[in-house]
Amino acid sequence: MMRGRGLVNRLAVIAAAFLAAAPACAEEGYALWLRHAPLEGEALAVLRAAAPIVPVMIDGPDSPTLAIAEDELRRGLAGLQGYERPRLTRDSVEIVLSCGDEKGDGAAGFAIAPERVDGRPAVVIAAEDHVGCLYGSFALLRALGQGQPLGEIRLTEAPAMPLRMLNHWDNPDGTVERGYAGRSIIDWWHLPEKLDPRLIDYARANASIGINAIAVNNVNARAFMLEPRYIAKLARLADAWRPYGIRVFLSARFSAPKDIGGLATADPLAPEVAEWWKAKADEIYAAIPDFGGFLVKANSEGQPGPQDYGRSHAVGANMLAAALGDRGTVIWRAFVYKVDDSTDRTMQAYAEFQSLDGQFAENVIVQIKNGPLDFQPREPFHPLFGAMPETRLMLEAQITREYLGQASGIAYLAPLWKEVLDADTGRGGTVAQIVSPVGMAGVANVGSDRNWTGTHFDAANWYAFGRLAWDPSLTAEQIAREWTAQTFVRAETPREHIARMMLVSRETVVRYTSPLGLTHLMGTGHHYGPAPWVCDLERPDWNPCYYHRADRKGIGFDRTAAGSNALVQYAPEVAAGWADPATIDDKYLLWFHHVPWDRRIKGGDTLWERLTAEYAWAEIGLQARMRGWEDLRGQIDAERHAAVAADMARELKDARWWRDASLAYWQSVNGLPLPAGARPIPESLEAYKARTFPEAPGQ
Ligand code: BDP
Repeated sequence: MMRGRGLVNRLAVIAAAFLAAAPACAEEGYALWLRHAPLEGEALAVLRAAAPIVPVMIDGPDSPTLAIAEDELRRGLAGLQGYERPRLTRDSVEIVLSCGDEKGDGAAGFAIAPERVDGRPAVVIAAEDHVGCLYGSFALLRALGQGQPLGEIRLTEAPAMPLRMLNHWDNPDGTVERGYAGRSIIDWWHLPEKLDPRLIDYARANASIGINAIAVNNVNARAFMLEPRYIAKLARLADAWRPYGIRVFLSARFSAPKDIGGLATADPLAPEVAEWWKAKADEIYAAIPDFGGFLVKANSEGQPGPQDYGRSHAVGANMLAAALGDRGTVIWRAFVYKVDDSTDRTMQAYAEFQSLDGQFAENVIVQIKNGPLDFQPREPFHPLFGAMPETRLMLEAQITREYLGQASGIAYLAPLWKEVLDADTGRGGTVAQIVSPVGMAGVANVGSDRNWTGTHFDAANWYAFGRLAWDPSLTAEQIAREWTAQTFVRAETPREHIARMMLVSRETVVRYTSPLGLTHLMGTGHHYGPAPWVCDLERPDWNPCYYHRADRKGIGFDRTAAGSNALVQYAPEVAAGWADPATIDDKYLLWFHHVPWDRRIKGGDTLWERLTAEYAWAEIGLQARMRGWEDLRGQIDAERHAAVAADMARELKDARWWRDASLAYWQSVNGLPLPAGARPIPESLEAYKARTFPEAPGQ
């Protein structure tokens, strides 16, 4: 049965819409992909003719979530129509939200279709629950924002993965580990009394791409964030984000029972420890009934964990899982490597975790980085994917660009994530198929910068992460196009131009930082810029030399049976594809093989010639991109055009630095001259080595 809102109610909503209408403001990036710039030409005429009015609810109660959906539709439609507020005429098309249950997490998705309701034209957004309707509302705006005519939009979607999560590496003091976009957006000091309205805009942006879980603090966690005063702060966040379909998680320090609980031990098998965690969980659930659970980095990079007591990861995780019970989930990270283990670093996580398959409790998820090393510009997929069929596995990606230029230049990461998601593990499907029943987490790249992400294009990575967690079968191209249309420009030619530019950007970063499968060549500590010469850090596997193994004869890490045999951790057919340096895809050549400098590789060049060419291609590509961007002047707003041009100039400078410093170093090892025609290296190796950056973020 249709339940209209009544004229008075409807007028009140229209008045509210008038008040809520966003003032026109400078293009500073704050609005992200929810910018809702007016449509142009025919699309604008069509939408104005339809003149949608405020939505009407049918069947079922109102809720904060539906109020948000209505508000978003009003804002969005007004923006797209080029009005300060939505226009109402007698022939208006109604947008009808038909939303089922208030409770529910939107897992069943939504359907959008043009229909006639009470004899009038309408667009119906139908869902099983209110969050589903919120997702549908954003999907409608996304389609309209790309210029699709209102009456032709038909969509039926449901999220592919249940958990679509952001991991904040934010510290309670407002700093952000590996954050390059200002300070943390969460002001812990002033919570719970004061909630920055920005956190509501944050929830809007996240809900619009289907993000439904946020771990609010750094995995290198402070135990005091489990104290009552922090639970109150967390509860305020949970209350604010709940209507947007977002649940909060907390990174928990495994030694908390000792650190803040007054116990003598944090041994997971000590009964008092289990009791402490159970009481802590009860306390959290009393304040936050839908608390998601704990994210845990244990026995990794100095963090405490069950191994401190001779217990396995599974024993530690299961103890916490029992404390949560069926109320929540323990997300246990598989990013581990040991000080005293001389095994190839890329093999250590598999060695520690694979044999634990089947031992983790039902409400434990093992969270695995995309590759076996550490968020490098390119890595083969992590061998644990497919190797733990009895364990719930989740993919961890890094949205913040720790190793890909941070907040300089442009690196659109969807192609990186797609490379992993689409990889066939040879053990029960692609990575996407293996993680889809569980989810994906992305290390967030947001901060207090006005544009949220440091550069305008980094917002595309946040957006793409959410879209891929919603639907990993989307292509990087599709996502680039839809983001560009909503963020920058809808017209076909400039939009395609920007999308193409985005699509090659990550490969360009690979070319000038770590071509042909090289990896981990960056500066110590801050992880910015080249330092392939670093060989003397206390831990062997912190040194670039450990990874490139360059000597007079050749370069690359032999991971075949003659070397570390990391290949053995992959399914036989996958390993077979990578085992032969003559046939392996060049992109993984030096990841798996130590290759002589003078070996002719695919295409006929020697390795040395090809390596030098990779750097040169990157430089040429960046110059072409800058010219292309210049051509877009006038087609996008001046503020963002100038900001992006500056980002590009910085990247070209950095790419040259990477190339010059790397080649100077490789030459010092192999004694080879640069191939004919190569640009000379302007400075000496010593000069590159002498550069220091005490002010670099992440130091
Ligand atoms: C590395 C980062 C470090 C993180 C670590 C992790 O450099 O800051 O704490 O990953 O994922 O990439 O735990």
